[in-house]
Amino acid sequence: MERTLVLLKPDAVQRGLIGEIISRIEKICLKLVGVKMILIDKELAHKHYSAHVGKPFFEDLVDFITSSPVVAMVFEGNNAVDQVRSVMGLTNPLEAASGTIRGDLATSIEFNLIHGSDSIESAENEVRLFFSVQDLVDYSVDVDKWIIES
Ligand code: 3AN
Repeated sequence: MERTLVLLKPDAVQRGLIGEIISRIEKICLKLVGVKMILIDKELAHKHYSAHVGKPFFEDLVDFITSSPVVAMVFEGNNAVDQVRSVMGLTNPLEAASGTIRGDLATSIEFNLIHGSDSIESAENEVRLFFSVQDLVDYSVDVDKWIIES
């Protein structure tokens, strides 16, 4: 089953939006299989954002993601990566559709509340970066028969 990494960034935690954002993801029937609140250190931030090294916003991005706790989560389900990207909305909240997390709640491209893996390959790497195998829980829910086509 496909898994994806979600980070609720420092602005989501500070603004009291943890519950609201998790609720939106739960409503698209993805299953939470791992969750923890952490303070990301510089080393982890550099690894996580390695694709952005050298970009003009890189240092600000690292400062921001290490500035206050984040909630790291793993969601599982059919097309989990694309489903989360779709409910997140585009990177720039001004371009994100209404009804998406960023379109409705984010304030700027820097403070855009949420990270979601952008491909199955990145998801596998990012889940490994933030979680050990023992941190993830394997369980079934009774409504799965209404959600997952067999
Ligand atoms: P997304 O989070 O939508 O996958 P990415 O991977 O392109 O977007 O960018 C990672 C993060 O870097 C974004 N969430 C945003 O916080 C920041 N970022 C991206 N582009 C810019 C930019 N032009 N100016 C400032 N910050 C940016």
